[in-house]
Amino acid sequence: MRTGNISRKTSETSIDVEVNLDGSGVYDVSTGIGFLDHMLEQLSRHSLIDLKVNAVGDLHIDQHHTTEDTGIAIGEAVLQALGDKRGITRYGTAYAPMDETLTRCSLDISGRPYFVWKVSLGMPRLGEWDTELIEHWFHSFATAAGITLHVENLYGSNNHHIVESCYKALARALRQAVEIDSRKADAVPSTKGTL
Ligand SMILES: [Mn+2]
Repeated sequence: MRTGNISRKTSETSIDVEVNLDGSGVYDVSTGIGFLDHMLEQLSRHSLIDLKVNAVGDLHIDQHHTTEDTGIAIGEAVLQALGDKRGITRYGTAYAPMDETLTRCSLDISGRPYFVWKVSLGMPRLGEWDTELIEHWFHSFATAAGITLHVENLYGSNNHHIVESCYKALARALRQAVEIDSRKADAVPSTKGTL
């Protein structure tokens, strides 16, 4: 089992994360931000990565630190679980439709963090969550996990659908990319020999 376990404590947040890349999509998520919990549950369920998140942050200020640090801690846990990345498929691309909405996520577990976000949201809030923080969550996750991550919403109008399709597309792309490639399970998937 490829597992990662991160405890991240600062003056702003206290976060414990456990992941199992070889799981079955079992989750136990609590961040204090309802919509973020809903999204992280989707991430687990559709990536089949088991995910435990317990985040206690300074929500009396705003949701910025809790959102950002949750992305960082999950990214760090995934990176830890990947180990030397031996045998992984490395690339993943997925489209996630949700009613009128379609989003594509394409990623490379490259060790070179890069982030492209082509998603427009028209509402300032989803539930209590400030929508400007959603891009920040994805950026924080990609940077901490060392992933080249491209997310593009191709079309859609309902903000809940757009955001949920971003997380579901990420989940399905991650599921592909972390999967052990049975044709080359003994090697790191790079001509450089390292990722
Ligand atoms: Mn939903």
